[in-house]
Amino acid sequence: MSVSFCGLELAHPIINGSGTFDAIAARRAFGAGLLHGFPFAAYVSKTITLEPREGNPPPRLWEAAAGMINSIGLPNKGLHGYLREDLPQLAEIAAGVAEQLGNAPPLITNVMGASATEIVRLLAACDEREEIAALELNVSCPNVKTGLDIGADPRQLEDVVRAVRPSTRKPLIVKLTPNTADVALCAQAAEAGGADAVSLINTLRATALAPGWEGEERRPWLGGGTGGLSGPAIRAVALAQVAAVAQRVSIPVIGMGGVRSASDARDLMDVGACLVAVGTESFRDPAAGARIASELAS
Ligand code: RRO
Repeated sequence: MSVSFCGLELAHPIINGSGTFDAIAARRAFGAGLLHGFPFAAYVSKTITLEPREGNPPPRLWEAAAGMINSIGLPNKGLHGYLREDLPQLAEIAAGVAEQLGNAPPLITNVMGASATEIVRLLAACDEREEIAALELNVSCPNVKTGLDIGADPRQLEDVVRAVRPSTRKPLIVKLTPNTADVALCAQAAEAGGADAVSLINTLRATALAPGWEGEERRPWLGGGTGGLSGPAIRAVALAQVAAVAQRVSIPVIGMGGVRSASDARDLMDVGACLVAVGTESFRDPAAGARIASELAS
């Protein structure tokens, strides 16, 4: 079951999707139980930005048919808050897991910036921390100048990845956006720019209307207006996008999107994913990653 990924040794191929499992809160809730049964072979942080952010006004979640729409809006402590307060706690959790299970889950920090300059600062600061094994760059972020998502345009994506790549020696994973015309072209652009791996899919842009009375103007339910759809509702889209990307790049591909079972994970691996991330299912069952990994093993 062990997997080599960008020079890291993982005990099995199941990891978490960024922003879908808060290991620090899980340790508060489950105590040592979390360490005995840590669900993931590597742990990916929620997206970190340079400055702290409060996130979107509530409501932030909508339960959709076979999934959910989130409009969380990147709440986080900012780079320095994360490095000072969260990273030492995550490293302690990883060391506790190693004591119980024999393997420490490598820590992957997910970052987002609105320009190459911002991303360079994020990557360079993370590069200095030995607790961090790899970096994931979330490119579902509007460019400060054009307003278009950095990851949606292959040429812009290649330029940004090439510009930021030298600022870290750690493996760099580019988390692609599915909200683009040709995700495989974007994956090739990330590879050409110097990415060591790509991960997909992030959530599909979506919205929901609040219930309204006859004659009343209908408004979006989510405080942020629009959000991202995840869960089993997007699994078939994820399978198609992961398959298309795996055929066009030679770097490793991390697949995710609506995985609930070992059979779903297997589908993504059969079309070319070397690791599979579990996201929305962990909200329903925080131990889902461990269950899926052990189902896969048997
Ligand atoms: O924080 C969010 O609202 C969020 C992010 Br950064 C992301 O990459 N994907 C998502 O569904 N939500």
